[in-house]
Amino acid sequence: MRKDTILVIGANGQIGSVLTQELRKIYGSSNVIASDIRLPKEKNAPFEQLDILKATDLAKVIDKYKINQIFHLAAILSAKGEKNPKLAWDLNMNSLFNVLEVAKEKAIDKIFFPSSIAVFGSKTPRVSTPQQTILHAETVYGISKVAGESWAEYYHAKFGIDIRSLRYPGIIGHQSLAGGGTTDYAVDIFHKAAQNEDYICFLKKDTRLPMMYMEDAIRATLQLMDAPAEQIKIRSSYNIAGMDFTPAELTLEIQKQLPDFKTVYAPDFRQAIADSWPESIDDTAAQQDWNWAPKYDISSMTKDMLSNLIKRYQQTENIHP
Ligand code: NAD
Ligand code: AKB
Repeated sequence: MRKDTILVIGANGQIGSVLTQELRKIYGSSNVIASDIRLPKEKNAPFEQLDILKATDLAKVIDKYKINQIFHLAAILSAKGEKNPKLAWDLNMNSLFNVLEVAKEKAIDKIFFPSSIAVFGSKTPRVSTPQQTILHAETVYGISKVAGESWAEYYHAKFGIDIRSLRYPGIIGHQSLAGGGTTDYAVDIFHKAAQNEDYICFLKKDTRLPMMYMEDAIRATLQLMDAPAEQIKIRSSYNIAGMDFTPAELTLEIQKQLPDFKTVYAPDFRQAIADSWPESIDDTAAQQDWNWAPKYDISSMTKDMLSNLIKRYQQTENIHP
C-alpha cells in the first residue's frame, strides 16, 4: 500500500464514485476519504459530508485525516449550468479557490482538478482540436473551466502548488447515471438499450463529440497524478482523447448486439452547446509528456457497457419481479 492520505471531493458523482474505489485499491480504504455534499448510498469506508464552499470545514477535514492529496471533482456540468449560471459559477470557481487556498496553507503535495472539452468554443478548430488554441467557451460551465485552468497555472507559478488537470471529453461509464451534462446522451442511451427500450436523443444524429470510456478516464487520471512533476509540462490542463462518434454511429454499434434497438431524435437546448464543442481532440502533448494512450474504442466500449448493464437490469428484474 502507498503512504498518502487522499481526499476526494464530489466522491458520490459519476466519476468520483469510480475514482474513489480505484484509489482505495491502491492506497487502502482507510487512506482515501470520500466527501460530498450528499450522503452516499452505502457507507463502508471513511466518508465526510462536506460542502466544499465552506472553507473552514474543508480545513478541518484536511487536519482530521492529515490529507496530503486532493482530487477535486465537485462541479455543476454544462447543461445544468446553463439553467442556473450564477450557481454554477459560484460552485465551480469558489470550490477551486477553497482547494487552492487550503493547499497553500497546509501540506498538500498534489491536487487533481478536471477541466473539460467545454473550454473550447465555436471559434476553436473543431477537428483534432490542438492543445494550444482559442479558448472561447460559450457556456458558464466552460467559462468556469477556462478560468479554473488559468488559476491552476497561476497557483503553480506563484506558490508552487502541484496541481494537475485533464480536459476530459464526455465520460461514459456503466457504474452510475450521468447528470447535468451535454455528452450524457452517450450514457443514457445504454440504459434504454439494456432495458429493451427505444431512446429519445436530445442531440441531432450527426453531432460528433469526443468521448472516453470510464476505465480510460480513471487510468489517465491516475497516470497523470503518478507522473514525476518534471514531466508535467502543461499546468493549465492536458487535452486527452479516447474516441469520437455521433449518436447515429453509436446507435449502429448498439444494433450490432441489439438489432431491434432504435433511437429517435428530438434535439433541445443542448444541441447548441454540443455544436460549440470539438468533434475530436489532439492529445499529442499527453502522449509525449506522460505516455497517454487510450485502450477503448467505440466497439469495445459498447460491448462492455451493454454486458454490464444488461446483467444489472436482469438482476434488478429478478429481485423485483
Ligand atoms: P457529477 O455531477 O456526477 O458529480 C459531482 C458531485 O459533486 C456530485 O456527487 C455532487 O453531489 C457533488 N457536489 C455538488 N455540489 C457540492 C458541494 N457544494 N460540495 C461538495 N460536493 C458537491 O459530475 P461528474 O460527471 O462526476 O464530474 C466530475 C468532474 O469531472 C467535474 O468537475 C466535471 O466538470 C468534470 N468532467 C466531467 C465530465 C463527464 O463527462 N462526466 C467531462 C468533463 C469534465
Ligand atoms: C458535459 O457534457 O457537461 C460534461 C463535459 C464534457 O464536461 N460531460
